Amino acid sequence: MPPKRQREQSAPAKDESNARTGRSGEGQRGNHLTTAQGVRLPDTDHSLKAGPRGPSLMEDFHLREKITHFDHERIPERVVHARGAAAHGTFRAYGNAASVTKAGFLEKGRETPVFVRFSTVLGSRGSADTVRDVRGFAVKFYTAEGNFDLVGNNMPVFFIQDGIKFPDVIHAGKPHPDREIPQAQTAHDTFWDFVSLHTEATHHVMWAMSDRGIPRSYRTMEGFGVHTFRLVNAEGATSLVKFHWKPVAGVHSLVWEEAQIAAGADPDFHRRDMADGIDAGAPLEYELGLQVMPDSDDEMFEGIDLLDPTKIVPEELAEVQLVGKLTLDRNPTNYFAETEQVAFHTGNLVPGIEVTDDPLMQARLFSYLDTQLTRLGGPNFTQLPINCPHVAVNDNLRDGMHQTLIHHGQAPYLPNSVDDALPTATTEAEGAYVHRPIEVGGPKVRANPVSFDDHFSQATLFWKSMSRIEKIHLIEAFTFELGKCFAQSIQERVLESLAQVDAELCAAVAEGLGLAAPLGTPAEDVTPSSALSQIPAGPGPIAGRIIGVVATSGADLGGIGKLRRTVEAQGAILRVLAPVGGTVKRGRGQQPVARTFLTARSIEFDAVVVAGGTAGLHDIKLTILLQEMFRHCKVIGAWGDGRQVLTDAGIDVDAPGIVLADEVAKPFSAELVSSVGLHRVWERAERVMND
Ligand code: HDE
Repeated sequence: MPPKRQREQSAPAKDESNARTGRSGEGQRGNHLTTAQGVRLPDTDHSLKAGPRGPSLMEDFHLREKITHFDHERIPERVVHARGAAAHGTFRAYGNAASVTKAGFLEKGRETPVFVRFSTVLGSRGSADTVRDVRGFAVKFYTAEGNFDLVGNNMPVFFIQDGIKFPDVIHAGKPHPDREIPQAQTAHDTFWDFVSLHTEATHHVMWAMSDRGIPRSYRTMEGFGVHTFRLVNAEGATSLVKFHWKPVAGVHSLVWEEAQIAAGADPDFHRRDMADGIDAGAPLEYELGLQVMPDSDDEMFEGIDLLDPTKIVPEELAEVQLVGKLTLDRNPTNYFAETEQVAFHTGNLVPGIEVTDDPLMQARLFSYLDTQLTRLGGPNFTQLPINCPHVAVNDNLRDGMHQTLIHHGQAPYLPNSVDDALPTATTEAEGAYVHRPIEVGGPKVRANPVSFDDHFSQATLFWKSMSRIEKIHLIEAFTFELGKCFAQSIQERVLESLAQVDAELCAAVAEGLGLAAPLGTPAEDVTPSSALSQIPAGPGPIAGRIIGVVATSGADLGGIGKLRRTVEAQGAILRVLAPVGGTVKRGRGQQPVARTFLTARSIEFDAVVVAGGTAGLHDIKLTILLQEMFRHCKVIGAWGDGRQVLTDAGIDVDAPGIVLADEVAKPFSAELVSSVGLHRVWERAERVMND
């Protein structure tokens, strides 16, 4: 099958959600250019003037309308999570969650449409995808009981315990207010000032400095609801639950140098990867998991305060039970209408799912609706097609900016005796959302419970759960970020925190900064959790991964064809890389060129293989690409005399992760596929570091 051509834009598709607005909602109707009032136009390139050289006339309604509308094309970007990309899909429930929740979308076999937006937190809308940051993982389920939003991140904890500090942590992380630099990153004084003065951030900082802060793709990210939720089953029994998204493709990351190259070479790296993967027929897939803990008066579990969002529950203590599968298989039709205008809200809940008193969650319940009033220009943004529930809405909310509905009747209040007493309130049995009558009480105080005081033991748990290479990456990330700080007092204060996490970590970072390592008293009775490490135990699926094949005209096209069939059968994408564009040819065969040496960069490939029949091929850009692949511990291969291209580029073909063969046969393809499934050749890491 010929490869699908990678496109910059998806083809226009009719958006089914438009039908739900109550009008046609279509952006374009008819083939004639018109004004917004529907008046047909003869010309849109020349303004109406007094003579060909004369002044423009006020009378030109088309000029004024066109410019005025353009002037107002932008809306405020999100104050956080401004840069994002999204996809449509479906959630299918396995049906095993009924013992904990009555939520209808989790009933066996239910299929629920979803829209998912991934984002970075700190950068502006035009910033780069691959910066070191937390990623948002926001899911809108259009359920048969109304919309449910699971507004999560790719890390299971947060920097602060109380939402009242959110403006502070964000002010600290955003660019400095005087010069508005640096963009989209935490490697600067104010961020480290904040987190060293609010040591509750230490655990989340460990996650952010780990490989989780630079994901390979959205496809290879875990997601977490972070807070503990209270689920309610059909009998009214409650449990305390944490939500997880487990990527079918496994959890993989970039290495730091790749992230930096991508930020310049392809700032759209993650959104392009997602859109291209979907276009190529490789949907993004995740399983929804629940960690279920018993509900209790103190909301503690195994000594962990479930209301503290800086704490995880290790999977060894509460297994993640998989309850359904999310498949993202449709790109948005219009970025602005969908990805930009989608409005998530932690308060969008359905019967069977409730929140807890986690003070971070409580602030969020206020914030999302509030920020959207400004961002989307008033209270009627739920009428936008992307935000519209897929069920009947009858809400008695009226008027306001950008009202697009024509409500009928005279009595938008209840009870009424004018509009036939409609709409009617419903009972819980009829599907109404009824809050559990949980007791609340206590003195009014601005204080945390004592159980929130432990700021370090889970940071130690995280460190101890990392493999050696992940620990090295953590040390490098801390040393890099702190090395970008100007104030030595801030660097020293962070080292004080790290000393409470682990002496080896603290000493290594201190050495890199040229500072003395302070002593600390890290927790000792910590049991590592293997689920926290992202090094795969065995090869995972390769769907959506990208394999480059270096070829010239005259290369073994039969071999390329065989390899293409093998990898595409597994959902991976094969891209031919050649000195110039067009096609590579041999005899009557040909293969389309996807990237030239000028347009390619190593970052986009999970593996690169040099085809046989290319001996003598030499190009400095190809050499750089292969050397980057080698340094980033990625799989490299060659068949036939393609091997010579590798040695000419200075690649040690005896190093781990170099797959060689005389021709493309089963063992070669199989080794290549399983090596890509392992993501990186970490056995090469020590070697690369010592070079
Ligand atoms: Fe958000 N967050 N957040 N947040 N958040 C927003 O809502 C906020 C927090 C998250 O793709 C804003 O519509 C507060 C945790 C995602 O549209 C805003 C606090 C988690 C997105 C807001 C938090 C998140 C947002 C900005 C502390 C992970 C992007 C624009 C109490 C569990 C959603 C908007 C999208 C967006 C407030 C903390 C996830 C300002 C006050 C913890 C994925 O309302």
